[in-house]
Amino acid sequence: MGLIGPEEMAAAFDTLEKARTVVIATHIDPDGDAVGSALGLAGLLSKRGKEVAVYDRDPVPYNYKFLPGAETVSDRLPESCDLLCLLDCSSRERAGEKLAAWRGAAKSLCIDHHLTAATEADINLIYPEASATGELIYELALALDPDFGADVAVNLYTAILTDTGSFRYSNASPAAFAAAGDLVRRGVNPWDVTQQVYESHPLARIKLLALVLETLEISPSGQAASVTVTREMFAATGSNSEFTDGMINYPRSIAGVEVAFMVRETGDNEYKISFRSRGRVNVAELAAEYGGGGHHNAAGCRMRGTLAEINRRVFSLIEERLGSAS
Ligand SMILES: [Mn+2]
Repeated sequence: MGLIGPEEMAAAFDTLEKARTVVIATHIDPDGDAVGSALGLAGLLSKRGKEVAVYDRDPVPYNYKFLPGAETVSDRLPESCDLLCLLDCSSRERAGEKLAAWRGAAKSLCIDHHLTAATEADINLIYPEASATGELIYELALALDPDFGADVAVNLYTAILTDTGSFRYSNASPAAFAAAGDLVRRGVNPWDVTQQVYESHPLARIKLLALVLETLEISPSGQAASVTVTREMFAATGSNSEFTDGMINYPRSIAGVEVAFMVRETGDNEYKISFRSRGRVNVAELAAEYGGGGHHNAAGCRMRGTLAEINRRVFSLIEERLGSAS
């Protein structure tokens, strides 16, 4: 009894069973759910004798390099394969231009839990109720190989752990806890995973955090707050965008703040905006207005303009939404 209905499960199972060569791809700037889901599925399929390649445009972030199979993730695509599995995103664009342009797969299967998901693939398993894509792969795992072991388990546990904010967010459902419990029973050591994911930061990250917190701005209402990351800060601390993971939680953690956002400089007058909501505002809708997407409480998009313009624009967007949401 899971989220994936019997017909969808049968279709996915059949498609996976028939494929001999599989490419598993996930979104750019991969997070714990992206990497954990991809490697979890890769582990299951390799054991069933498939030839599997895991594709990501970007390298595995330092705190997920401990995951079994992480060294196999690459930005190379084979000429062709029987099946492309797109995980934790639903459009090939989210996986980067190279994958979007690639026509090597005979068939495609998408597994995702984003609210704003598209249905571009031949088979789409899209369940926004799922805490993480990892929870959906867990359901598949029970069907594909009920005795799957600790290597797959640690990947799926990390996927669910990170997407639920360590089981603190509203998506920490009974199913997420149940899956995690079963994964621990299969050999996952929660403290080991915690240390790898949350307590193995390079010193540069903490130096960057100090600079980022200096940029904290809060709206007159006290309900919106922002932090900014510039390329200059990366250069000054010897860090890069993967070091910013989780920093947006600081402005949201302020009492009274409903929506927080982080503006990260990606190029000349080019910025990536990440949003976090406490729940009153659906930030996936907000991000979608600018061509982005995500979940009710966590979303992102890209914008062009000067930093000051973007800050003003986003603050007023949020204040507007807060006005209509209250
Ligand atoms: Mn996810």
